[in-house]
Amino acid sequence: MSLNDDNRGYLITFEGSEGSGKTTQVNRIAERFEKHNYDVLVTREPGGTPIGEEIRRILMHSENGGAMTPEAELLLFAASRAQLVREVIAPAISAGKVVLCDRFLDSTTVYQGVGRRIASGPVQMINEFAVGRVMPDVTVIIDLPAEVGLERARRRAREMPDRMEQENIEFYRKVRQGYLILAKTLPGRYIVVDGTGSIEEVEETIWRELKKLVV
Ligand code: T5A
Repeated sequence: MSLNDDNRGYLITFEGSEGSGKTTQVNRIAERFEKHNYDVLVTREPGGTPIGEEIRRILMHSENGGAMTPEAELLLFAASRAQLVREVIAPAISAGKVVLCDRFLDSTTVYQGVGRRIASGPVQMINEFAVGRVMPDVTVIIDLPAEVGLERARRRAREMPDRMEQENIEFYRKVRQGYLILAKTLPGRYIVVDGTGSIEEVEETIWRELKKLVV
């Protein structure tokens, strides 16, 4: 079965809290699609364009990051996304590519909306303004306990945790719950996958689900 019968490509987004395995799985799933002769484009948020990568640096590594307000943070994530959609994602979809994006607008709904407690009205409006008509065809949520993901992310060889990795555990628990509630209230677009298995097991589950929809 195919989601689209025209020659348009797909946008498949990967979501979940820190260390849930999104980047690992995006790369593995890209290889799976390539083996099926799809033209694949992998990108990420925040970032994915020269402007977006500059915004990413401010969001994650600015020495003044401690003073960033939730509202400014929301708008910076949205700015990176607005650029990525118009410069990279929309042209790739029009060219028939499978676009795999490591995080997208659901990250804003959950991290800024649920985590930072910004009201859902402005979050939704800014999300819609940033993406225009480009919405994911499928979103894979990799679910696992916040403690496990954080431990994985922190164990990784890194000089310093970035600004977003310095929240307390309650914040990441809220993020996890936020994703699960999103998948429950807006079914259809989401595939929720248990992220506690091995890398290979999680990959197999995601691929099995995606294959039903797009291959
Ligand atoms: N953010 C982002 C917002 O607040 N709002 C927004 O709108 C957007 C877009 C982005 C930060 O910005 C926030 C969310 C984030 O805090 P990032 O560096 O892109 O920052 O952070 P993450 O997306 O969280 O990236 P991580 O690298 O921390 O997590 P991933 O990508 O989920 O995990 P991955 O694949 O890098 O794996 C982490 C480690 O775990 C191992 C891997 O080998 C790696 O060492 N691993 C496993 N180990 C055991 N079993 C498995 N199944 C494993 N899968 C992976």
